[in-house]
Amino acid sequence: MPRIVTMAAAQLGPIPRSETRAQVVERLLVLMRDAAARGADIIVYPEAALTAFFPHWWIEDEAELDSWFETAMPSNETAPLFAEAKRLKIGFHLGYCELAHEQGRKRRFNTAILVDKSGAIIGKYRKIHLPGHAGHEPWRPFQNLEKRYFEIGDLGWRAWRTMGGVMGLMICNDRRWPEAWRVLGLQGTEMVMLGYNTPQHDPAMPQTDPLQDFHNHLSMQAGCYANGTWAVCVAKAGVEEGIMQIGGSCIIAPSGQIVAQALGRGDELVMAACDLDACTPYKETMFNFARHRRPEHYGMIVERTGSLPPD
Ligand code: CDT
Repeated sequence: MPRIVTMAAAQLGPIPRSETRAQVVERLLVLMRDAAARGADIIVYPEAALTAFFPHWWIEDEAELDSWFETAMPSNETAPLFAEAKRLKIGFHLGYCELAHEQGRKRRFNTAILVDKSGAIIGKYRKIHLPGHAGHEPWRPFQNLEKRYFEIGDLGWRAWRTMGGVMGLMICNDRRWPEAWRVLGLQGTEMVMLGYNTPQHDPAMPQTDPLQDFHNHLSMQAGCYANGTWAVCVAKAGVEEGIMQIGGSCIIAPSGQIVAQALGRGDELVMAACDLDACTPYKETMFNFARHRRPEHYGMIVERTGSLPPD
């Protein structure tokens, strides 16, 4: 008997700076209802799905910065998502920017949550790989200030047994790092959910601009294959406040093959019925970690010292 989990990738088009949370949530609800009507078990929204991607701008005023963050989840504005998910019996993944009061101070994270079909938050991840820079770099046509606005996530990469499978989360830049996939793979993850906001133009590395879509899919397809997992990978796409962001939202099988992909760069649902048992041959043969993975022989001296061993 196959173990089918029907997944919906809810790509979002641009969110203008002026769009309110309530307006964005209305867009998310339209996609959720459509996904539920088409039989989805889980809908996956992108990274920082409730607002424009503000790390592209230099912000000095603390109150202004705070206004981009959620201090509660659910909040008044996001409560309708939770209520509708419960009513429709659909799980969801949501990326958002989290302002927490912990350790006697404000802490800001780039966060994703996994919500089950009863509307309960069952998993939470805070982004570990924060790209970009911490200072103002006016030479850039736009900033990439995640290192300024967020702390490095402190929850690790975790997988949860829920909704019929083993589900794991990562966020955007994490997808380029094999470590993220492997840590989830080592926990037996069968379905990775991730969202991204990726500009078409990288001011620090413009030679890769024509390769953005290739590198996007390359990292995610390789991560799926080498860990025998499905992934649902979801963009905030299109021209947002003058910055073109790639699309290419997709659902990837444990073979590494893309089974469904977005056609455009606007709000769009991409769906696939994913058989979690399709992970098994990869996990039990080629990537049977217990039988074949040999970290004790990997020559970790570079990892320990940060340099090559002396000749
Ligand atoms: N949001 C995020 O992590 N974006 C980065 C941009 C890197 S610059 C091309 C990413 O890895 O997609």
